[in-house]
Amino acid sequence: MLPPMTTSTFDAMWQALLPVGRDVTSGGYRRFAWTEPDLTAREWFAGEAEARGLTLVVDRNGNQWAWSGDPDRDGPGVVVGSHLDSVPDGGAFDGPLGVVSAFAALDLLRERGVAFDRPLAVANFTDEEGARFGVACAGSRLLTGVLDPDRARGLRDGDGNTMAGAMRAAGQDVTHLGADRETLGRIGTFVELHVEQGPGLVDLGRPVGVAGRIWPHGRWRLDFHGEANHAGTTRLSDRKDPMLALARAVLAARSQAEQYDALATIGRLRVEPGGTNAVPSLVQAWLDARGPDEAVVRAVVDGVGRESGATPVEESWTPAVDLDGGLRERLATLLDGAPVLPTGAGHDAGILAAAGIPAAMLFVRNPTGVSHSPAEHAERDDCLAGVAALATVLEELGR
Ligand code: HGY
Ligand code: MN
Ligand code: MN
Repeated sequence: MLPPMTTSTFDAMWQALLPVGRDVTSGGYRRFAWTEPDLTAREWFAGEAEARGLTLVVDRNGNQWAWSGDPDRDGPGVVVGSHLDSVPDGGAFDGPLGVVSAFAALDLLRERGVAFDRPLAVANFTDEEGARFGVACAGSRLLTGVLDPDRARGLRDGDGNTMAGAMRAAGQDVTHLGADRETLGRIGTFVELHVEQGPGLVDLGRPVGVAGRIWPHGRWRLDFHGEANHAGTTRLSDRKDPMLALARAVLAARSQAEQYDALATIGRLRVEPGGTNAVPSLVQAWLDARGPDEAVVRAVVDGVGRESGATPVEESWTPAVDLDGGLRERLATLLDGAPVLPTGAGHDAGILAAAGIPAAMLFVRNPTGVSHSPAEHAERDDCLAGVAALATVLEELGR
């Protein structure tokens, strides 16, 4: 049981974020990086930092940090947090649960009068989902130097706006994007709490788990060119219809994934000119592929390219990440033998781990097992168990 003060701050934070970027029709969230809802969420973050007397730092890549203590003098510190942006029509929990739980865990420790030797911070990583500009974990990739700043500045959203323009419009200087040793040097350990994106904890009957391995994954663009023409007058034999090749790609994604025991998804399309009564001139599709190892993922992507006749253009790649084994075991033991679960989902914790920062993740049970959809859920009691677990971890690591 958490003290009433912590549960009420948790509830208040949750209620404050609930309406931000929520689509009334679908009930899903559209908090895309640097759009109005994202800026509102970032303001919320700054307000929570201020309310707790934490020092707000926005790094060169737009990630937000709320520090207790001075990481430059007494660091490196312990950082907990996640992200506040969403996929199109995402759930309420993917990202925000980690940020809200981080503030609540800090509140709990303060309420208990726990003193720390190390500085602590809550983090909000910018553009984790890559829903607007295409590259997931853009904030942490820039920070760690795995996303080239020039490429990032030039990434475009569906309306042709560049990331640089969107960041500038939000008041963020973009001249110094990129690897940031100073900020990285402040992070001694990073712990990200996240709603589970599958039914693992439901099956095990446990509210909280610890992440093991993150599958390698990536995103590829497939371009299918054809010739625009009239749907009512163009003989089938005269058509150059790129939609047929797209259909082959969709079926190949499924069969290749089955063959290699991997996952492959085509969930986003752009069709030109996009008329019901016109054969398309261009179809662009985005392939998300993930698997137990890199060779398998590459084989799936090559297979989709071969069967559909397109050349997959890689837009992002994330190698497999084994989150720090020692840290993971330490946390699992600390949390009464919490189960260790592998995941196919990408996270900023994985990007930091790949950059050599000790990183761990806690998962909170999701009764629907669904994520990236409004059906994503976690019961309040499980969320509070997550806060308690995160506080236990912080207390251990912050000493
Ligand atoms: O796409 C992903 O794996 C994520 O949830 N960022
Ligand atoms: Mn996500
Ligand atoms: Mn997430």
